[in-house]
Amino acid sequence: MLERTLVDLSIPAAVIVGDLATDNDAARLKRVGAQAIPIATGNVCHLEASMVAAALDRLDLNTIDLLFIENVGNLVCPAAYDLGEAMKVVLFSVTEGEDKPLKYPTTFKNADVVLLTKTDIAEAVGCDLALARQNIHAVAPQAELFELSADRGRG
Ligand SMILES: Nc1nc2c(ncn2[C@@H]2O[C@H](COP(=O)(O)OP(=O)(O)OP(=O)(O)O)[C@@H](O)[C@H]2O)c(=O)[nH]1
Ligand SMILES: [Mg+2]
Repeated sequence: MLERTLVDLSIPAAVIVGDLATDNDAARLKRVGAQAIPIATGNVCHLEASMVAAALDRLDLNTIDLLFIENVGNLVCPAAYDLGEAMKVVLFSVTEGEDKPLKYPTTFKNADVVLLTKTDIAEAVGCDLALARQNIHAVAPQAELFELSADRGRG
């Protein structure tokens, strides 16, 4: 989704990418022209503000208009940490099961935007999109919801 967004937006942007290990996602985003700084957290399942601060030192902020922070990919740990971001965007893919907003409400309650992603394969994985929408709205009525497919460029 980030890769597609960077290509379609076509404005100077940078991404700080947190994963337990590898710089795979950062390398993927660099290939489409973004500045990308990987943070390998080791055994830690979330990013903390101090890690973001250290990564900021390695970015040329004067040349960008937008900064993304991709937190470690789970719906639990990242919810408890304030990274100083202006907006929280939660990606909820059709492969995860419609009930995830109910099981992991904190992440969704803190979201400004929820992206229901990979909708191109919703039918193949038996995702009930209406139920997914209903569960998102029940837990996160404040969040703006977009349904999209990065693969097809839909939404
Ligand atoms: N069918 C389909 N596949 C997608 C889409 N977006 C991403 N994928 C694929 O899904 C797989 C996992 O990608 P993501 O879920 O985006 O990975 P991620 O969110 O960076 O996951 P982390 O490893 O937790 O950082 C990759 O093979 C992607 O190419 C989409 O819109 N449709
Ligand atoms: Mg990733």
